[in-house]
Amino acid sequence: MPRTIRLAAAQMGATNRTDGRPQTLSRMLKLLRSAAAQKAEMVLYPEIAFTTFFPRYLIHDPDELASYFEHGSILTSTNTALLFSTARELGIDISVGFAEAADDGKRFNTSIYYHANSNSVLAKYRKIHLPGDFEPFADPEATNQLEKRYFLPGDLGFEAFRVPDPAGDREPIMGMMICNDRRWSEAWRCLGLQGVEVVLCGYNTAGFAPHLWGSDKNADPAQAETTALFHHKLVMQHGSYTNATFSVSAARCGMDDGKYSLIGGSCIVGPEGNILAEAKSTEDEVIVADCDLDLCTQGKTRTFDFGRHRRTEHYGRIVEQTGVLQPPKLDSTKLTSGHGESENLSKLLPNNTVNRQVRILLCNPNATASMTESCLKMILPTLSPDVEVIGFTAPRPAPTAIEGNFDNVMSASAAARALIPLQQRENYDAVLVACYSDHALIRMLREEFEIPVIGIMEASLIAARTLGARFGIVATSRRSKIIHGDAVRHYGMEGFCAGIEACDLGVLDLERKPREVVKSVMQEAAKKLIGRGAEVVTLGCAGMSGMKEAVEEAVGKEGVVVVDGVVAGVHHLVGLVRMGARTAKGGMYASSARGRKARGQEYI
Ligand code: CDT
Repeated sequence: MPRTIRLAAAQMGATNRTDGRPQTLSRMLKLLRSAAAQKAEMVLYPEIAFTTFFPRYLIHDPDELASYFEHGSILTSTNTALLFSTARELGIDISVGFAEAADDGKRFNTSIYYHANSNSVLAKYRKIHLPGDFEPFADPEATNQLEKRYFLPGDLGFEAFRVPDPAGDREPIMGMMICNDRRWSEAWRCLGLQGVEVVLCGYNTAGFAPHLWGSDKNADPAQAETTALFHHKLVMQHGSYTNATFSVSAARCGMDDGKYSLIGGSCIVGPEGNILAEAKSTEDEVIVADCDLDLCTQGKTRTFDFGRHRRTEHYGRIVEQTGVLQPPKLDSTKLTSGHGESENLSKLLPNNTVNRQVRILLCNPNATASMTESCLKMILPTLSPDVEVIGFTAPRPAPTAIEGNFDNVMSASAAARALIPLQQRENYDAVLVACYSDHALIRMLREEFEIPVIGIMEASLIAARTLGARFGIVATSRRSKIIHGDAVRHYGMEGFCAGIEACDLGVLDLERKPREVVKSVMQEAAKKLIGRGAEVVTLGCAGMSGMKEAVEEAVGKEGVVVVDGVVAGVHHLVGLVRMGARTAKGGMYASSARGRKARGQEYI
């Protein structure tokens, strides 16, 4: 008996922000009836099918945000129940993507497999590879992809499942992935290793979105869409072929809000990587194909017979390493052995010490994203390939500059609330607080996290104390001079401080005033410090990152060293991470989270 199953994809065209749910649901029902009329046994809908693709918007209104999510049981909720009851009547299974507000308060980008015969959810998948960013792009014209903001990475793994076949014994093995997952060979292989025969993948893929794709803003939109479509089919065909499986993909496509283009290209692919059916439009459309599951056997028992051919002893990197670790540069790492042969230094070191990827979160506690970017630009050339620095800008109500105590506390609170869930998701190795002060966030995070946390001021002073006997600080405003003086005393360094000189500039003046003006006042301040005996000068504001050379120009000849706090901080933390150091929890930095929980105050 051939194990043939008729599968369908329900592609959905433009769905705008203003479209009502009943309107979108009625389109889904029409597609369902069309698939059933064509005798499909299962129909796949796109990712986040019941609403527009909202992660492209920065949504501040909690009610609007909640309206895009499905709450409670998807099978019985008023917004979605009709789809499932109709599928049950028509005897057709459904796989559909939606934004899930789970009962425990967590939010995921989810898809389920609904089995009509048993009226039950057979399997649930939560999207694992969340593309895009937490923060929107600075450019207001850019298309955003804020999935990292709105969802947690899926926690259910890539689990294949059998679909019961009351009429026979076909029992296909299926697996789900969502959109960006399809670009990751790891996702396919996890399903392939469970003998998957049908991979289901709903998607929303931007056509022309140069910021997202990291491509040229002036690229031809039509060409950009062709490339995006090419990549979509490439990964569906490649994943199907290399795992000897059928795949079904369903697009949400067209031009949302008359502005955001999404590619079509929904397709059903066979286990040889051949396209069996493909959507012709970028509108609502059903495609159908008969899939003989036994055709998977050829690939699964020959070229991709995993049990016979895979060499897992050489695949360790795939699970041990996340980011890229290039081979060390040849010039700097060649050692000459006694026999005149060169060896590669990294190979002489035990694994997982020098070579482990270190991920440092650079947290700018003010809400000025351009300042975060300047800090990242500054640090980038100093990083080895095994260190990654990820920028974070505090969300509002953090102020755009931190110039006093009110700003300090407001920014610490806003940043901490966003950072705690971020760290739970991303598990960074250390945090650098990029505000030149004894910022409240530093001690908050030391309490809440176990990883090392330091601010750029403290890191600068430690470096300055290492490099010279007396240091001086170039401050922004006269007020910051007082604040820095207090912080120097707090750090117990006043005995080594030759002075603090203010430039009479506000934090944002550092960006807004002409560079030559800023440079000259900073140089003058540095010279005064040297006159007072400073051997090392530190730059007293994250916004001064990038002015190191300019200050060195003025004072470097006199043997004076200039320390940039961002660079000092990142490398200080990398050292601590390499040492395996953790924040001491027995005293001052014990977390008070448990106490808050006991009091029923888990409101952060
Ligand atoms: N929805 C989704 O995952 N879209 C992504 C866009 C990536 S943005 C660079 C995709 O991979 O198609």
